Amino acid sequence: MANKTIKVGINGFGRIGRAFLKIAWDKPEIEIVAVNDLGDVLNMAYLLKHDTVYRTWSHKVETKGQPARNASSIADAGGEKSKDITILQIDAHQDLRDDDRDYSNNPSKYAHSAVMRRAHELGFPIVQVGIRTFSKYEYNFWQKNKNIIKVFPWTKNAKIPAINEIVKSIKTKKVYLSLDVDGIDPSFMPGTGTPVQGGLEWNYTLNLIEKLFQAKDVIGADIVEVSPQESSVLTEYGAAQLCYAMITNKFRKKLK
Ligand SMILES: [Mn+2]
Repeated sequence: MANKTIKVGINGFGRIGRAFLKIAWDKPEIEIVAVNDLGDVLNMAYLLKHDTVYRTWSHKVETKGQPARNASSIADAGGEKSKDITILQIDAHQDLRDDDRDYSNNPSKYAHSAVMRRAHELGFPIVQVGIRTFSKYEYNFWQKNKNIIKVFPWTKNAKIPAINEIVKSIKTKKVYLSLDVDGIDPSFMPGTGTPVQGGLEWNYTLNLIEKLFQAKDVIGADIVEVSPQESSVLTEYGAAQLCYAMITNKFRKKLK
């Protein structure tokens, strides 16, 4: 019987999808034609190589071309150079580590705590709001790059800035808004992985979103770090309201 090739597309590159790819890899009768997943290509490659259950895969894993969705695609979405798009980051954390070696056994440059470092390398000006915990690496890095990373700390003795002050600190017309829900005070958004007390107040956040969308051309946004609690839907509902606020403020003029 002639060798039949079966063409297969993998939908979802979770543990099952990855396990299937690994099995199929050494079977000549199966040809993987596509992997459909919303994840970052570099992160997918990393998970393929290192898996907490299946351990390290012995095959060489490489990525080619631009990942479909990462900080550089922000610039693509805006049709601009990265230096012309400011990332406004609402967050308790700077996420400016070079990698996560201080708390992970498999350090990755694409860890969530390193995302703004990568964005900085791509040339995006960054404005950080709500920051109240730093690693010394992040703090030192920020101090060296104060000209392009503007920080509004939310620490015990910091003065809460007027919203206009934040908007004025953004020097570009185009803005990408990245909202980590732990930037907001955990009394409003308790369901998150690394809560830190003393964040942005709820209505302050809504007003900041409104002013930002009025004053700037917001070309994209994300809401991250929702980690639902069994006992309360507060955080999911809050995240949905933030999403609603972004969409309605963006399209306010068209809605009239
Ligand atoms: Mn955070």
